[in-house]
Amino acid sequence: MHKVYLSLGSNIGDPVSYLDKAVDILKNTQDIHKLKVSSYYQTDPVGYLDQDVFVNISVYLETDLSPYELLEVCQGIEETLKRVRVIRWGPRTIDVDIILFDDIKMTDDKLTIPHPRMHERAFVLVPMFELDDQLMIEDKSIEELMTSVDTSGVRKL
Ligand code: A4P
Ligand code: MG
Repeated sequence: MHKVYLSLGSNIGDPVSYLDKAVDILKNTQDIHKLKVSSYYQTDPVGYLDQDVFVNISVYLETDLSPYELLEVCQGIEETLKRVRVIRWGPRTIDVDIILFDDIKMTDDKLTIPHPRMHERAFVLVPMFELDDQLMIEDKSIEELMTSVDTSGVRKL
């Protein structure tokens, strides 16, 4: 079984209900097991600032799916919840990103794992830290990564 961390975020309409729906889809996906969901966090927007606050969560799961098959599941959720892409880093009903997949390190035109911007993003790190405070990401502990980001924009709902 592969051990995976996903990051989910939403900032349109009722973000909590979009996240709940996304978690339900993951729970009901064959080949996805042992789902653990973090608390829900309200987070200030990063990247493109002129948009509503986000709600972000981290999900841990175990699966036999390949990274590409899991990406299809994630994109299927975005499709089902009718995500529209207008502005890069802009508002979205739901964004489902693969953050870690075992210790895999890969990059091609479809997938970069670990997610390339995870190290600098408190909205990704804080919920993951809640799920496993001993997590190692490449050669660094999650605790160490957390010390180099500003976590003030991340508040537990
Ligand atoms: N892709 C490559 N690697 C991955 C991966 N590890 N997981 C590819 C998922 N997808 C991956 O993604 C574009 C392409 O990335 C996909 O087709 C896939 O093949 P996208 O989701 O369509 O585009 P995006 O969401 O605009 O880009 P991305 O990279 O997901 O955006 P970010 O960097 O995640 O930023 N502020 C707060 N507070 N909370 C947020 O959740 N999110 C963003 C999005 C910006 N600011 C935010 C938040
Ligand atoms: Mg994405």
